[in-house]
Amino acid sequence: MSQKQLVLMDHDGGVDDYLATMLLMTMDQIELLGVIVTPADCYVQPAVSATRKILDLMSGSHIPVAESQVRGINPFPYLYRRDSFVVDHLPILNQNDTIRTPLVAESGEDFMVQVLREAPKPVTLMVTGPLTTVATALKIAPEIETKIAKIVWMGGALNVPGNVEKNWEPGQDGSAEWNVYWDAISAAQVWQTQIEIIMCPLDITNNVPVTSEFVQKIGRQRHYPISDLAGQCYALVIPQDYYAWDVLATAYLGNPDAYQLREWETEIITSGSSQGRTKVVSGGRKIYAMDQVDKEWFYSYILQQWSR
Ligand SMILES: [Ca+2]
Repeated sequence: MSQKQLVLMDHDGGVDDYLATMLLMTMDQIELLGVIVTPADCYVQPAVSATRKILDLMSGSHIPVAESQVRGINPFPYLYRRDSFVVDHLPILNQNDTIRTPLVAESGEDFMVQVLREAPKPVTLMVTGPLTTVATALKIAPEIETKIAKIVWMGGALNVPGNVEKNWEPGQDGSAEWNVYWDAISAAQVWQTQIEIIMCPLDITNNVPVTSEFVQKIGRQRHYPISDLAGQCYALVIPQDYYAWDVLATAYLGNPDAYQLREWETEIITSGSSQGRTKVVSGGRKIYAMDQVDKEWFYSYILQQWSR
């Protein structure tokens, strides 16, 4: 049996989801069993297409990609989602006429069930979008719960404000993080399982902004094609207030010792003005949150991985 950590990725097609996928592909200790695209922070067709092209570029064309058919409750702003079209059209991803990375015929949720059933040992789910596909797969086949080693998840905001802004989403109090807000009901369903959850909440991602200086550093690596693609993706989001959300969460898989975790008792608020909040509540569901990371280490780690 492979000594490598088995990982199934479930991302939602945002700019940092592609970067997280690229980072995962550079980790020698990981065996990536597939990538599922949940249709949240994207338009799903270009997101699936871009994901397959990225795997082609990173010598990952043996890794299947599946399109999740789940639907959320509160759509992501279209200004974020349209980045999926831009990334899919970047020249560096369009140097070949055909895509080699296979698109699986079944839905992402069915694919998740199948991969977990067939895995020779428990699999880590690396989730950088909403938990809807995971919750749906667990509904289809509850027995797969024992095949999930843990869920490493970018999501939630514990002791800091959320990022669902009041002026974009009237009636909300600003406490929710988008991956929860898209479908808080599914997040709450995953909270009801016994699966170990390691969250990468806004509390820690607020420490790793994507700065102009950092993006220019990527360029000066002059390493093609990977750092070039990473730099182009980050350049696209420079006008926004952007953080290395999904990338920080994913870097954990290769370097758990670089992070300090902290246990919290939490609940997911599923309705009302705090819908999508991950609230710290005594007696709530125990989760681990990434609490501390050496910021300078993180930036140099991703620069190094993308220059390989
Ligand atoms: Ca994401």
